[in-house]
Amino acid sequence: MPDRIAITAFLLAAFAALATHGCAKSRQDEHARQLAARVRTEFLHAWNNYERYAWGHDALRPLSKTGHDWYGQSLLMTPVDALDTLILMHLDAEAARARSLIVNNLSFDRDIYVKNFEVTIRLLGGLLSSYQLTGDKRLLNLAEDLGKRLLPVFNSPTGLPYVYVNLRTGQTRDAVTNPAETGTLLLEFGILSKLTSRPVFYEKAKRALVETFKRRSPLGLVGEGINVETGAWTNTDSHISGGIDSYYEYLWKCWRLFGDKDCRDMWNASIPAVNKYLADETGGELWYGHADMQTGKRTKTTYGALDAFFPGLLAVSGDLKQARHLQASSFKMWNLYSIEPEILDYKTMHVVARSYHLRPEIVESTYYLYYYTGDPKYRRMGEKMFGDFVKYCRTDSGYVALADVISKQQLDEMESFVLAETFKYFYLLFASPGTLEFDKVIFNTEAHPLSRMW
Ligand code: DMJ
Repeated sequence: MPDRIAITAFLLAAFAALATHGCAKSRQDEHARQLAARVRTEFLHAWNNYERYAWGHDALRPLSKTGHDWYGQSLLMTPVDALDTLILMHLDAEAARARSLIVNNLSFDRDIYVKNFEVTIRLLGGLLSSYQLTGDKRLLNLAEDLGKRLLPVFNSPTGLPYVYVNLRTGQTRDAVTNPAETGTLLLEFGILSKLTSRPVFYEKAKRALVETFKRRSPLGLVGEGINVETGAWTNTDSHISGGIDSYYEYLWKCWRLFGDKDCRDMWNASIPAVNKYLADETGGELWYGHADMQTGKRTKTTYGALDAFFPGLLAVSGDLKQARHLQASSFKMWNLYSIEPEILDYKTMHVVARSYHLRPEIVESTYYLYYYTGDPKYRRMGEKMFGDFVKYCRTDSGYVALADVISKQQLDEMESFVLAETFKYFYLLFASPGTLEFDKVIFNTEAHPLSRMW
């Protein structure tokens, strides 16, 4: 009899605990749902101001309330970059207006030199992901036309792409580039190949990735400057920051999206060197600094807003322990001034570059870590960052970058990646899992989700 009483008491306690847990969980879910709605409202504020002051231009200048075009004429950077976010957030009327602007007005038959890397990740990536989400063939046709016009960029003696290509004449210029610009092309060109059944896009972009990898040092590191005509390094500083960052990202992601084993092997041959020579544990914290690619000697103890993508890449490639550790440092960097700086010296905690360009990387990593761990602390992290982001960067006419994270002085700039990436990752962090099936897509480096639908 006493046993039955004890069992009943135990069961009642267990049910009560489960019910409490269930209530706490549903309160958390409800809170996340409200945050997702808030992100959507703020995204719409940024988009509405683009529509109001810069419609048809590449980007909004939110303080002067004007439009800005990168090359003197518009390639519709913001609408193309933002379209898949509009679709994912079910902003149907806005998405329809953006799509119609693109299919009716976007032409790549222009006598302008464009930066191959930026146009590939923003425009080619944006057109392809929006095509996959809508099935609108006109978006694929635009992507194919753009892809063809970009192809001459690879006509160097090494197969590494020049920096600029003229969209009408196919002439190229600027031979000194970097691994991010030579190695962040295969997701976009590769999927274009699959969707058009034209292997040439895949082959050219893959060769550029392989030619970059082949030139790694005996230690396994790449530098930050390379000449596409000679294949020689012009700068041997090695790091995971701007100029190299997404080269590593694409080694992993091209293996995942295309099942390309060469990419997997290049990743496996590269990442141990990154962890050996660039990772820097100091005072119980983990950072990634700079080192010379030939000697492995530490050259700088800096980390910044761009480096903050790396916890996400560590997480997606399976190294959750290192990912969590590094994310804690990124968040510490954010909290120093309640907005992250472009560059921080993590040894002295002095800000080296004070600007904040509304970058997405730290949010992207937070979203990845939340997805892989389910740990609510990552949503809390995101909530803190989103609160600061709104507090310091929202203006009546959109979102502004900061010239100085310490004084919070503003900068007349709202890059298209704010709409493509920063808001999208904030939204996905809080939205219900069904909003986008994470493991069915691979995000390009501009947060355009690409899927194996070909
Ligand atoms: C974006 O254009 C891409 O994320 C790129 O890989 C790095 N820089 C910006 C965002 O910071």
